[in-house]
Amino acid sequence: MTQRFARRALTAAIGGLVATALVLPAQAATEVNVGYAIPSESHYGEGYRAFKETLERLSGGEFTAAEHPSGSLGGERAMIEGLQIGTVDVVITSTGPLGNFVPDTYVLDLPFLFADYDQARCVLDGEIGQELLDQMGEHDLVGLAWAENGFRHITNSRREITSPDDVSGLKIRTMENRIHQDAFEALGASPTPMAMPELFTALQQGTVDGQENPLTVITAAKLYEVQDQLSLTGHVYSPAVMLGSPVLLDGLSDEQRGWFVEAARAGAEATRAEVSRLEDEGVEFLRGEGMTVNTEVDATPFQDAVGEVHERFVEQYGDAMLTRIRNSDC
Ligand code: EAX
Repeated sequence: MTQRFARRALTAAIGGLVATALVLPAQAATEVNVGYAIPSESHYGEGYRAFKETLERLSGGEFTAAEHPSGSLGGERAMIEGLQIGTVDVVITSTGPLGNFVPDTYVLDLPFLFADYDQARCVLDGEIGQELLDQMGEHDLVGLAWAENGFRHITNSRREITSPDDVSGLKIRTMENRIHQDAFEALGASPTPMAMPELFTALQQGTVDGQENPLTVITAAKLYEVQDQLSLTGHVYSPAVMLGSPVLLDGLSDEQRGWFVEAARAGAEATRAEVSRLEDEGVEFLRGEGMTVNTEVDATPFQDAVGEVHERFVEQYGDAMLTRIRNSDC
């Protein structure tokens, strides 16, 4: 009796499992929202598309990505806050507001820190960059990969800028970044920190005279429609970073988190490729859109004028990371 009953119970259980498997749909894909503050036709848009393709391929469709460009999830500071509380899953952002959350990244925003793209990419792809990504975890963020925004230049609609004296007295929008605000105060300007989604209108209405951004952003955000002058000051190398929310990622397996890291690295490479393209083609494009572009700016007077920013930074944050970057073999 017992054996026969056990056999019948086992048969029924297996039958039930088979029936359930036939009825349950394949596991529904998890959609990941990806936010950034500039239009889709941009270096961040290229980064998003590479991230999406890689994540969906590596996960076999277990994860999909949904694009939220142009600040539709808020400015960069707001989106980083969204990562911390889990309302945003992944963000592609400059380091502009990041120092407010992860102070050790402020060093990357120092004027004239990096001499060129090769040096910046080398440092960020090395142990210093990885250490900074790993530190994000102490601030309710997940550092996935270093992407790229580009060397920042000054635009305005008041006058051509060839020396710091030309910047003096201008109302210049800066990112919400204390280092950048100090730098423009040292140049005699009136820095106005402002989120990216507000910038175009502020320039259009004359709330600010000018702003500073890489060729990538000037092009993608169509700032040439509201700015006449561009001076290639290259005063700051602006990293970008792909950040994830711990609310999403902490609950995943190591394999699943690995998919996000690999996808972010693919996205980061795509942003760099687009930055390099704009470095080659951006000036001619912007001249074609009516901007006057000064490509012969002597950086030395600008470097001298903002030297005090480095001193103040060291007083406040120490010089350990700055010295490591300067002494790196990159
Ligand atoms: O990250 O806010 C800025 O000026 C940034 O360069 C832009 O949002 C791209």
